[in-house]
Amino acid sequence: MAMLSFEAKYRVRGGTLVGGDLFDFWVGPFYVGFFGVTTIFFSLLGTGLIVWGAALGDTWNVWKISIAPPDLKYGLGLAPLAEGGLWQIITICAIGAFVSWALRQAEISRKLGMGLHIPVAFSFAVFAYVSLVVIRPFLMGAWGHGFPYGIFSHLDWVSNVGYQYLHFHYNPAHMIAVTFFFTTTMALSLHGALVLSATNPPKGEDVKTPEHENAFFRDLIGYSIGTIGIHRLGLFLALSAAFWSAVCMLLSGPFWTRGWPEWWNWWLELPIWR
Ligand code: UQ1
Repeated sequence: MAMLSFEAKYRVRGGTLVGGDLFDFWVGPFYVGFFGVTTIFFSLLGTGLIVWGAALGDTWNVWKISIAPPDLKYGLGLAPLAEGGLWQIITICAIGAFVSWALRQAEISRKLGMGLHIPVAFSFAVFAYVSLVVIRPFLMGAWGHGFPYGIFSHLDWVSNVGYQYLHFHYNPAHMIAVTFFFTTTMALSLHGALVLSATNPPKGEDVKTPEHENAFFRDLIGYSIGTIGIHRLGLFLALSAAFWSAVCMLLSGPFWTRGWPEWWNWWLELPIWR
């Protein structure tokens, strides 16, 4: 089916989550919807507030612009705009935009009669962000535990928080997250290489089939996970990376305040060594 006739078939009303057919239309190639409007609203407001925060700062060097969260003394209260209040409203705008984006993905999926895999997957990334700027600061009793919005400053924050726990690579959830990140890149590189090797032959040669793909891995390691299976595995690996990243940060502070190397003392303290 040509793209134009496909679009004519599917560009019809319905599938919205709220607002009926109020914003149920397209602008050029883009579906709008209620959550398209809220995405634009939160994005423009949040970006404007970032520019305002930059104007209050002492540099326009894009690498060094930074909008800091409130001082710890403000706890879980509201801070004056120039002392972290902007950070607080920008955080609300960011979450508003991310959640709107996920719900717009859900509406488009419903319109097309597809699964909700994309909004569910995107939500894992949103959860990782929210765990850093809402859940962890809330559990630690101050918004000041969130990270600053700046290119260099957020890198400094990551480095400083890491050293606060002496050696972050001893955080067991961090180990699991890193392992999932690396395994994700391995799975995607195997998959990309395999599909290109089969479907992009030299001029004049036949395109190969999934039979060839399966045979390659059966010859190599005695097992092929299959064409749908590799995508299920890839999604699982990537979502697990985001999930365990969030877990490793939520453990650090709310549930473990000492150095991470010390956590492993449970091993030395096992009664089997006595
Ligand atoms: C695989 O088995 C497979 O099925 C044919 C793919 O589909 C195209 C793949 O992309 C890859 C990478 C594999 C191999 C993966 C494992 C876990 C055996």
